[in-house]
Parts: sequence; structure tokens; C-alpha cells
Amino acid sequence: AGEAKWPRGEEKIWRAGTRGVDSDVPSITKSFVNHVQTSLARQAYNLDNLGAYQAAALSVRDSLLVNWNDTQMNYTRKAPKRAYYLSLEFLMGRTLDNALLNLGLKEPYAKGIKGLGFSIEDILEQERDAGLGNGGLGRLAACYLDSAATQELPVWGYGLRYKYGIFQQLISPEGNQLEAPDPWLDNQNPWELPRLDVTYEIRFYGQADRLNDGTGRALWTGGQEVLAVAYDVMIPGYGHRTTNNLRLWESKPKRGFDLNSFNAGNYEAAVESSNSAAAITAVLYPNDHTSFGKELRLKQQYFWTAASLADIIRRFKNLGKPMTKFPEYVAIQLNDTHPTLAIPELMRILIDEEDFDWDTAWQIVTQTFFYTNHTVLPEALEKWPVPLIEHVLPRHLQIIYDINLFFLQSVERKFPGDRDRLARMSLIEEGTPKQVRMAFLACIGSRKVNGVAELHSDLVRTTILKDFVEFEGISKFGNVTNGITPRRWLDQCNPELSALISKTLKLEKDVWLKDLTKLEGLLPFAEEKKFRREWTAIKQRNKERLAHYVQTTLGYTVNTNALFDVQIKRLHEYKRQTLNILGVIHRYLSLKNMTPAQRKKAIPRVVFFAGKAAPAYYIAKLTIRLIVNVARVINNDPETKEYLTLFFLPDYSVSLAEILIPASDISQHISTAGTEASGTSNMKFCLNGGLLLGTVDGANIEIAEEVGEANVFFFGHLTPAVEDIRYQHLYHPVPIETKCPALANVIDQVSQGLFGPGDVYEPLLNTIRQTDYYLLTDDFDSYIAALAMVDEAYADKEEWAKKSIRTTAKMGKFSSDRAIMEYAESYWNLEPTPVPPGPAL
Ligand code: GL9
Repeated sequence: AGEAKWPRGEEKIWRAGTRGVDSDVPSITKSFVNHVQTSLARQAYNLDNLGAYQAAALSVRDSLLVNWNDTQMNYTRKAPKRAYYLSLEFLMGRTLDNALLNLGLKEPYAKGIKGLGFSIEDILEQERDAGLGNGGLGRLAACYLDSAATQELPVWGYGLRYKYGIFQQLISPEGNQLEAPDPWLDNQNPWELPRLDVTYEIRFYGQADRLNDGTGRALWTGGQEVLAVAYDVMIPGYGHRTTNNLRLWESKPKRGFDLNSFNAGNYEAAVESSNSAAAITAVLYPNDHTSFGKELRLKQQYFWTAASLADIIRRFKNLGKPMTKFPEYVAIQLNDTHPTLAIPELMRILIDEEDFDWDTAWQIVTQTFFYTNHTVLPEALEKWPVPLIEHVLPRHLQIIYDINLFFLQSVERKFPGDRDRLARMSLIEEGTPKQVRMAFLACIGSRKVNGVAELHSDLVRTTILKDFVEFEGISKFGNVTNGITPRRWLDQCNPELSALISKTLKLEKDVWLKDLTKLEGLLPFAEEKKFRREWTAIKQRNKERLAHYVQTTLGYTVNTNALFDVQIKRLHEYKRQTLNILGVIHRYLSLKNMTPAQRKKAIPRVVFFAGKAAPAYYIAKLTIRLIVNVARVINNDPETKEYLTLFFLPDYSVSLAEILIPASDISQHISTAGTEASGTSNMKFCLNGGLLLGTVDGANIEIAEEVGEANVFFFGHLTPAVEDIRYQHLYHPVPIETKCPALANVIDQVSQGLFGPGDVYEPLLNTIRQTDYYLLTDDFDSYIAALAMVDEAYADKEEWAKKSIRTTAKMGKFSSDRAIMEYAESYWNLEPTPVPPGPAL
């Protein structure tokens, strides 16, 4: 490529300007003090830990920005194909530690900060989590950004800059979940770059008039116009300079306030429309696995997809290519159906603004988009009422109807006279009101569709999208098994284990953290007693770190010699936290029935729960209440507390996961078979040498394939049986006392008030006594048997350590680097585009 001419002034004068912060301790110290004085306007005498965190963050940001600039410049120059990851959720957690590790600057910063009288650990604790997501789906997006940057892929994320992230969870004295706002931006956010000049106008409501001039065009006018403002978040790759971008949109009024009302003295009316504009990105919807059909949520989805597409198209147009080349330069990944409106929006732009005919436009669209499905739970499949879309997005409804018309015509040609099939496949579900089926729209508008683990992708192909597989052919429907970034989920959260691995493999961590299959080199060391001792000692210190956390937050002393048993995830019936807590009660009752001598032989166990329930999910909230009240009784029973205690840790977050995961001996992933699409925390636990107790579901299956079934604890019915069993529950119910006496007894104890007034729990218990949709009565006995196997295995410490080492050693497949490269190669057709050494122009 020809060298561009220096644009202004003298090149060497520009080049002599500072470029970030040098990596030596004196330079870091200087930059830190400089930020204390000139960015924060403080001094040594009034600098607290929070201020020190901010100064450190601003200093690190200087380096990130230089890399970010060079990366973007490089992409602009080389003009590679780019991919865009559209996700309503990015569950980023904290940034400072991750940025320091990815830049390789943790040590000099720790030293520099120490020299200034602060400790790096205290400073890192000051950062608030960026909780812009609900759970696995949002955290997956964050892991993928880390991996895309690490693989030097030209990938940007697009999302929303919620003013309030996922709610803060409090637990009342009765054990109820209470929600409080998460004002995460209140202390300023050093990691974002406001781009007040990058804005787009987004329209809602109004009317859409077809021009009827033979072109298919329409004019969309009137309604409300809102401004989308860009905020950029730097995403550093690990071990090199590529620093990608996550662009988050904030909504704001197009005009400050309504001047007519203002002049008439009606100040409330004057600011009303500005308030309604700001409301769009005010708060993250806290629901997982439910589709709600609320107008504000629809506005979020359109606001975000329209702003993102406008931005992507503007960048593409700078290349000077015709729009027909768009799919050669742009791939757009739809993270679930949330951004599906991008499909009719691109059609609208191509037809109404770019003057393309329908077929050409549809050709461009269907070459550009890719759709990932993340769940087969029926209640989670998004549907929007037709009248709502018509009201908010009148032009898009016309386009959706047109897409549907042409689509059904082509189905009719392939399957003539098959009326049922047409009804099943229509984008519009009949009913009052009619609804738009977003998964179908995402499917037919995309070049490829994938699920997130082998079993899940099979279920997508054979259940929810079966008709579409028959119509479009199987090759469009693939699988990309999820992954996790080993930087955050091993090196950052478990630094001692990371160091032991590097020492043992005789490799710099840069090597194996970028090629996680290298962990296999640990296998022979499982046989060495000395290594096992080191391995176990690290687990022990991680358990003590968690115990310290529990001590300082809940005021309880935890027995760190016990087996640590962890279930942390969103509260949901399908994930069966209820099965776990009923299992805990069963263990408690067994302990109570033992003689002291018998009890002495029991394996002491500490059970940890954490997770949030959707605020309106009554049954899930009752499960939390039950856990908290069982804990209160069991933890205070002098007969048993040596052998069994349990804790519900409030306000689960990425940062809390980073403490819990390295400390677990066993973790539970016990969804009813066929319901958990993948799960990703299962991978995190196993990577940190925690063993897995689970059902034959999601990615558990592939983990077992890798680490060997001897190293996991499986139980429960398999996916193909589930449907039949549910049918039996409905039409040939067997009383729980007959079917599962052990469970019946546990439920009785709850009902009779062993853990506080029993009537409170009746609605929860009835879900089990009645339809038992999630098969607790069918899986309980084998669950208890599996827990006993865990006890037995844990009794042999040497064997347990071997299992733990073998598990970590075989987790290479689950690096998100592998997953993102599958997307890049088999879906997006993208190539790594490294930043050349030295400063860019
Ligand atoms: C989820 C699935 O339920 C998980 O099994 C899967 O691992 C992740 C990521 O693919 O996606 N789908 C989904 O809607 N959520 C998931 O976690 N929900 C939340 O993020 C709360």
C-alpha cells in the first residue's frame, strides 16, 4: 500500500509528541501523579482509594487510546472485511485489572502505585462492575470481544449505554429479594470516550406512505425524532496492540426542549419530550428468558439497530464502493433475536433511500446477517404484537408483511397446497393480537443460523426451526459451541494457578493463554504427588479468599476444610436451584438422623448459592427465600453445622464470580435435560480445576467428552425422554409419595414449617406436586445418588486432585478464541488484521 502523505505540519514534530505512557515505573508514576493533579484536581493530601483508582485508570487509558487509534487507523487503511457484533447486553464487569493484564503492565503499575502509598488490590476493588447484561448471553458477548481483539480480528461491538445496569440485589431479613438501582456511571467512567460528534437521528411513530410509483418505495415522516450519541469503549487484545471498539449508544432529545411550550410558560410540557427521549437508554431490562412485548423495549431495540446500521453504512460508504458490495465488506452477527429489526431496517434503507429494487435489496440483506439462537425455551422466543409495531414503526411493519408475502409464496412453490406448513412458517402468528415471530424473521433474513452447543443446535434444527431446515436445507444451520476468555477466567481470577501452569509447562503465559490446548501438557503432572500438592494448596488459598469474603460481607466463619459446592447463575425454574436446595435439606435431615459417630464420617460440605431473579418472577424469588431461610436454620444447628452450612451471597456479579469460581471443588449445572442451551460458567469452573456435577445438557456434554466421563458427575433423565415424561405428568400423574418418597418427605418438612412458616412456600412446592414441568420428582433420586458419589470421590484427596488437574488440562476447546475463530472463518469470512509495529500515521 502506498504511504499516505503527512497531512499537516511537520511529521517529526508530530512524531516527537507523547504516545501514551512508557512501561517503566517512573513514567507510570509520573503519569499517575499528573492525572491526580490535572484530571482530578487533587493532591496527595486529599486522595482516597477511589481517586487513586481513577488516576490509575486514566493513566492506563492513555496507553489504550494510542493503541485504539493505531488499530482503527490500520483498519481504515487496509479496509478488510469487518464484522459487527450486535448485542443488547455486554456484561463487562471490571476493566482496570483486565486492561493491565492484557497490556502486560500489571507489575509496573503495582510497583508505581505502591511507591505512592496505595495498594493495587485496594485500588482494583474501587471499580464498579459494568453490569450491562443479565447473565450468560451478555457475558458471552464480553468474552467474544476479548477474543476478537486478541485474535486481531476487525470486529466492533454495538450496544446500548444504559444509565442503569442490572439491578442491585438486596436480601431482606425475611429472605426476600429486593431490587435497587445500579447507578454505575455516578463516579464517572474512565473507560468510555464520549463521541458527541457521532450522532444519528432516529425516528419513531409517524406515518408511512407507499409512493405507488412502481419502485416499492415509501415515505416515512412525522412522529418523534431522537438523537443517538456514540460512546466508545476500548477493548484491548491480549499481548499485542490491537484494541477494538465497543460502541454504545445513548439516547437524547433532538432539541433541548419544546420552545413553543416553553414560551407559553408551560415548562413541564416543554421538557416532556426530552424526558421521553432520554428514557430509551435509561435502564437495562432485567428479564432473562422472557419476552414481554413492552413499547419501551421495542424502542430500545429499534433505536440501537438503526443507529448501529447507519454508522456501519456510513463507514462502508467511506470506502467508495457501491452498496451491492456491502456483504463483501460487512458481516453483522445478531446476538439472539433482539437486533432482528436490523433486517427490515436495512431493507428500508436500501429501498426507500438507496433506490434498490426488492430482490437486489433482499439479496444484500441475506448475505450480510448471521443469527445466533441462545435458547429453545418457548417463553423466551420474542414475539411483537402487530399493532405495536404498526404504531411505533409503521414502515417496518409494511416491510415485514412484504417479506412474509414473498417468503410464503416461495414456500408454496416448494410445498404446494400445504396450508398447515404455511401457517406454521408465517412470520405472523394468528391470534388477538397477531404477533411477529422474530426468530423466524431472523432466520430467513440471515445467511447462517447457529446454536451455542451441539445438543442445542440439534434442538434448534429439529424443533423450533425444523420447517426452515426442510425448506432452506441443513447447511444453513450450524453450531458454534460457546467459549470463555481464559484471560479473565483463569489468569486474572486465579493468578496463582496461572503462574503454576506457566512454571509447569515451561511456557510464558502469553503462549498458553492464546493457545489453550497447550494445557494438555499438564496431564502427566497429575501423576506427580508434589505437583498435586501445589495444585491443591492453590485451591485451598482460593477457598480461604472466598471464606474471607463471606466473613466480611455476611459475618459468618466458613469451614475451609469442607467441600465447597457452588451453584451461581440466574434464578430460573429450568436451572433447578430448587432441586439443589431440596437436596441440601435432604442431606440435613440425613445428618440429623445419624448418631454422632456416624456423622463423624460425613464429608463436611459448604454450599454456596448466588444469582438474581427477574423482579417479576415470583416462583424464582420464592426459591431465594427458601434458600435464605434454610441457611438460617441449618447454619445455627449445633448438631450439624460442622458438616453442612450454606450461604446465599447477595448481588451476584462478574466480580463476585471471579472470587467464587476459583474456590469451588464442585459446581452444579443441573438444568432439566434439553433446556440449558449451553451454559458458560460450567466451562469457567472446570478451567479452574473445579469438578462438574450436572445433567446431560448443553455444553456439559461436550465438557464430559473432553475431560472424560470419569471426571464428571452426571445424573438425571436424558433429553429425548423429557417430552414423554411431561406427558405422563399431565395424563397419568403418580402421587409424589409413591414416586419419590425421599423428595415427598423433604417437601413435607418445608410445608410443615421447619424453615419458618410453611404456607409461604406452597406456591413453589405446588409446582413440584402438580405438573412438575421441570422433572424434579423424576431426577431427585439420581441427583442424591450423584451427590453421594461426589462425597465418596472427595474422600480420596489424591484421586480428587488428579481429576481436578485432568479437567483443567482438557479444557482447551472452550477458549472463546476457538469460538470466535469459528465465526470468523466459517461464518463471516474475516481475516486477522494485525496492527503494524510503530506508530500509525
Ligand atoms: C443463554 C442460555 O440460556 C445459556 O445456556 C447460554 O450459555 C447463553 C450464551 O449462549 O445464552 N440464553 C439466554 O437467553 N440467556 C442465556 O444465558 N439468558 C441470560 O443471559 C440471562
